[in-house]
Amino acid sequence: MKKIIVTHKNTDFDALGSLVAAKLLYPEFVPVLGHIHTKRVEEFIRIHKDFLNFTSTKLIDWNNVEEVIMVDFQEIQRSEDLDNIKNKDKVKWFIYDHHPEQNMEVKAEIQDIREIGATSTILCDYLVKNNITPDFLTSTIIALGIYADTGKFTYPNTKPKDLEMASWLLKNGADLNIISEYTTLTLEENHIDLSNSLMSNSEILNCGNIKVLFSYYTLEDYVHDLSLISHKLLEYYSTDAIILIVQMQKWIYIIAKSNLSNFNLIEILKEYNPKGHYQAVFCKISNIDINDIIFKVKNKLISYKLSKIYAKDIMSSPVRTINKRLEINKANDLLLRYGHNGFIVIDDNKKVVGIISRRDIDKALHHNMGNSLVKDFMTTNIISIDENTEFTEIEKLMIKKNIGRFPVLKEGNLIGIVTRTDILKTLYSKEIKSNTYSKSEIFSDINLKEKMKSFFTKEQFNFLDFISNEADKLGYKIFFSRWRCKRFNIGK
Ligand SMILES: [Mn+2]
Repeated sequence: MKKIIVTHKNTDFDALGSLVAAKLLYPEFVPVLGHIHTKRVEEFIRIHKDFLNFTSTKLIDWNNVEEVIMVDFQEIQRSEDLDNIKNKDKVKWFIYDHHPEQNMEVKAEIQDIREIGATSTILCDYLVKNNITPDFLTSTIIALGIYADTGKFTYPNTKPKDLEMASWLLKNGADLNIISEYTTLTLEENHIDLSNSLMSNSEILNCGNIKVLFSYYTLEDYVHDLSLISHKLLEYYSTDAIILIVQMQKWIYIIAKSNLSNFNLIEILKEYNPKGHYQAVFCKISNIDINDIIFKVKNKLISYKLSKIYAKDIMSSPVRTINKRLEINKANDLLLRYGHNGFIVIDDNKKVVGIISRRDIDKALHHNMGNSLVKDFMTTNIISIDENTEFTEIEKLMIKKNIGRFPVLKEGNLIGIVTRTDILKTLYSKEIKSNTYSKSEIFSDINLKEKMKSFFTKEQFNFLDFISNEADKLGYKIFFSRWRCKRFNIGK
């Protein structure tokens, strides 16, 4: 892999959006992501991992890198890994950034450094110019970068171009519900006053087992951005949902938000002509008495019956299983044939014993171990869920455990599987395709021999070299794994 796209450590949403946009602009480059991200970015990546499909810094042969695109930063030391490139003069550099220009440590072939709200905006500008239209999920990620770095277009660094690009991304389907979920906000003084008034009127209602913060208030002045207040109060009380009814001058506004994808706010507020998404709703009402609305909404909440989403509703079935003694090569054929991201592995008694993912199979093939068996590369640490596990629970589990697929059991028997794709389908209520970059693009240029030189002592390396030469003479292929190295006692 000689052409890569990198960004800074403490990767924020603008860095992430820039990586994704740069990949669209330079399809022959491979986006690389380190380990250190901000918390919200990490959570976002865990859910969207299959779609993003970044390459880990560990897989890069840093000394053979020939071209590097740096996005959202200019200083080498702000990256986790660029210092691994010894001969920086031999590398072709491209820089896209919105931070003020620094004394550049490297000479860039192409650089676009503009003082603008977000680097995502700069790269998005090139997408427009090159007639490249991102899909809705890519649009969402790039827009998230712009929204986050401009404080939703309120920070002084915001430029008209940021709004222009956000507008274009919205046209391409960027999802405001997701953007709002992943951007945090700060309150102004009039927001705090209104928040305090709402807090003193608030009560927590139990709707089934859902806790809803309910409050109302009437005030003389107009306060912008009520959704900001609902967001903060929801965070503060950590209820499952919030409904605020606020009268300002002749209008009554209802702002409602829910953290649960199955709590249907549109349904609850349907007689007030609700706008928005079923998890975030806004109503603007005139000519009705506020007490009337308070009474009706409250009653509706108390009598609300939950329509929950369960594993059995979103799972894929029937589930394709493979035997643990299948060859990796055959498993790979099946993977390609069915376009899956992995399989559930069973033993001869049809008991679930593991999961093998596309990543595991790629790893095996990369080490020329296609003849070995699925059981040697599968993950045995699996978490199964019951058919009646709730969607929100599955989503939480996926983020917490960083696992991409859960076998679904009914009375102990495998009946389906819930994957990241199923989660995304439910979250966005749309079909999602997983992005796959060609693996040859990622692996072909790694020179392992050079890499091994730096891992082993001279004696160890010579010994390995000797074994490999002897094997060559005999026409054998030789494989090393950590386990075997230990047995031979030639290294850690
Ligand atoms: Mn930035």
